[in-house]
Amino acid sequence: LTQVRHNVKRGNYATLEGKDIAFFESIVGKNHLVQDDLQGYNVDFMRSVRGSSQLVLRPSSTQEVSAILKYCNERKLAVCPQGGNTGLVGGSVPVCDEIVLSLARLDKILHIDEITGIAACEAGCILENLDLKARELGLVVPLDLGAKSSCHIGGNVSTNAGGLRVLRYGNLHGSVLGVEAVLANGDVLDLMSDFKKDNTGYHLKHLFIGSEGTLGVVTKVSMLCAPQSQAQHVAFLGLSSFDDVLKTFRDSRQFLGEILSSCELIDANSLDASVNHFKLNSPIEGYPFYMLIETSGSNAEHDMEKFNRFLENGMEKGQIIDGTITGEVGKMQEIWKLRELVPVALIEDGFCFKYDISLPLREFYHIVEVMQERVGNLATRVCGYGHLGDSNLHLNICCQEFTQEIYKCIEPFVYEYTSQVKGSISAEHGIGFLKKNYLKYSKSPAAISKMRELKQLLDPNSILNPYKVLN
Ligand code: FAD
Ligand code: 2HG
Ligand code: ZN
Repeated sequence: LTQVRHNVKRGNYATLEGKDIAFFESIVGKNHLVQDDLQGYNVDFMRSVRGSSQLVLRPSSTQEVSAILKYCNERKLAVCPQGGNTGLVGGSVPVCDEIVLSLARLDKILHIDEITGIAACEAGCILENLDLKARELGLVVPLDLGAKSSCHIGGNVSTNAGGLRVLRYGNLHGSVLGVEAVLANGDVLDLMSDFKKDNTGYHLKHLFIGSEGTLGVVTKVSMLCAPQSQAQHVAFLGLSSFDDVLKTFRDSRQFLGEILSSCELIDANSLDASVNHFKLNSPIEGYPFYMLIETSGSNAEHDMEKFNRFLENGMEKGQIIDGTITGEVGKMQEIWKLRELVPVALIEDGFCFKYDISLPLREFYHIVEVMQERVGNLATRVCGYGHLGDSNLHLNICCQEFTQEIYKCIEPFVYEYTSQVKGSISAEHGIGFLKKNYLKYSKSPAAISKMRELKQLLDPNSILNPYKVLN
């Protein structure tokens, strides 16, 4: 697969010496200091950024993270915090020779309270593992995404990951009750809390939600889980125009109200990717647009009644042409796969330009058509899918390999367009390394300057995830 060459000038950091290795070994032990075969840590999920780190440290406690950072700060050694390395903006891998700080061994679930729904875990806990444990107690983690089997809670918090149920549960700024973070100088900031309500001064935890490892290393998280729904249904619908998609979304809110838990859009080119790459069966085919609508409620009979009324209404008005609905676990999973595997299938196409944008709902799909027209034969696939219910589009433009010609055709046009309609150039994946030059399209100079001041305050030597988020 293609990797773009990034010409980055190495920052003025120290380089690793024998004494550093000896110190780190005294902290994490020989077995958790990795110097060979670092490919998996140096290359990101999309295989579009490759660093050249010579050292990976795998601490097992907050104290070890603290000792490592204190030392790195004094020595001016740059550090790249890494969770499950599923990030999509090149934030999780080193750009030059930063030390990779893997949180994988901080993987303990600390407690889950079945009465309050509060779960606390270490940062390296894999999302799916926490969710499975929560489900044993009748709870669910209020966050679900296609990378759940590899991504870490700490990575989720650091990227403020959105995912498939933001529509229902809101984002992590709401569900995270507390964090513990280690600052660049090694200070441990204990902001763990078991309460939703805590207005004691500045809400510092929010600094670590979505700051992509540039302000501190998250070591613990406490979050409010939701009760597991007694009844769940998924419908997969075929529609013939985007106008019908919008009307169907409006109606889904009206008819399904509080039981609506997800509303996703998949266009024909996106569905084609997951169906063909993974040899899946789509229950319906031949439409330009598909919607996946999920409900989670407490009474299967009532929910089904509501769902049927919604579907009948849509079909009578001719907004929904065809569809299938199921409450069977296996069948629901099959339908979800059609959606969740789209991004994985797309990287198999070759090189993929990915845009994760918030757009006003009425203009949500227009950019996909504009880009189809603009890139023409240069692309093998232009597709749009994503979290329609949150106004978050995933625009993907695939080609056999990266060329300057297609790159120039797409950028900065996509960002200018997004900025003109007052959208966001990163709805949920973050800025990382790949989007830092485009931050200006969504943030004013004054806002960027405040971000810089904050960075300077918390990480004056800029050792934490350099070359990311800010230029
Ligand atoms: P990493 O990729 O390892 O790191 C991401 C960033 O966080 C990096 O900047 C890293 O330095 C920093 N970081 C990681 N751990 C810590 C820590 N403990 N302390 C400080 N900084 C840290 N994202 C969404 O928002 N919604 C989706 O629906 C979604 N679906 C996805 C589907 C697939 C198939 C894939 C591959 C990715 C998807 N993503 C999605 C992107 C990604 O999975 C999420 O952003 C996820 O939250 C990253 O978690 P991670 O543990 O893999 O973090
Ligand atoms: C999703 O919603 C992810 O599937 C990935 O956020 C989106 O890769 C993408 O474009
Ligand atoms: Zn997404």
